Amino acid sequence: MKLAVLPAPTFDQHGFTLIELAIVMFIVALLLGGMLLPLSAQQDIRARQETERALGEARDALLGYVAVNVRLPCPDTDADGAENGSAGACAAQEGDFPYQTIGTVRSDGWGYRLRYRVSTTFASTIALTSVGDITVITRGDDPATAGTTESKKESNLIALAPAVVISVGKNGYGGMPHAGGTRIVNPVGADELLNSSGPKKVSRTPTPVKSGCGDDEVEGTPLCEFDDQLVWLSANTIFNRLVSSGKL
Ligand SMILES: [Ca+2]
Ligand SMILES: [Ca+2]
Ligand SMILES: [Ca+2]
Repeated sequence: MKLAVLPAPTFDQHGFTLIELAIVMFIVALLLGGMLLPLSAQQDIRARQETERALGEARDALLGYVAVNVRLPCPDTDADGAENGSAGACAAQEGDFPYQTIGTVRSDGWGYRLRYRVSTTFASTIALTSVGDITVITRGDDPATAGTTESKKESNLIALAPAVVISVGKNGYGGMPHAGGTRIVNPVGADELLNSSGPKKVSRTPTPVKSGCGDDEVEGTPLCEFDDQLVWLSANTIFNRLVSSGKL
């Protein structure tokens, strides 16, 4: 039996030159860079969507609570998830969302507990004459002045609202971490501070970190960093729920 003899390998095939290798590595680096950037952006989008879901769930749970108790719960002021106070006698109008009392979601998509403010009249037994005291504003161009570069004109999204639920957003300012512990301090913007306390709340397009940001209300300085997300209840939604459940 005769064995086939393979032709001897030739050596005129050469590998990559250094220049070719450099080009390939350059392209790979470009591709990786192009993939990694959207990845972190995708994570942010997912967290924002998760936050929207959490806020929607909190809003639905509040409406369910109202239908049973004919009042809204008090905020949680000691980070145990349970409301502090009782009907008509809340320890404070603003605090963390009382997720234990309501039996629902604790945190937003960024891992911070939801915040919550309630109007005193709606934390007492609700009547058709109950009026809330929370205003939610947004900011944008002032149509009365030339140009559209101004961004600080206030307009109301809702006034006299009974309650608002807030996610402190990615920066976490004013927020309590999911597991509890130390609240994150808010070092900058006026709008983020409004969302930490008081009856005036802000819901606007997120603004990235800006150097030289000043007051969010005065033209001439950039808007400060802002990434909060909000949902609110209107009195009519609550009245409708109470009337249809036969409680009003
Ligand atoms: Ca509590
Ligand atoms: Ca204008
Ligand atoms: Ca924030």
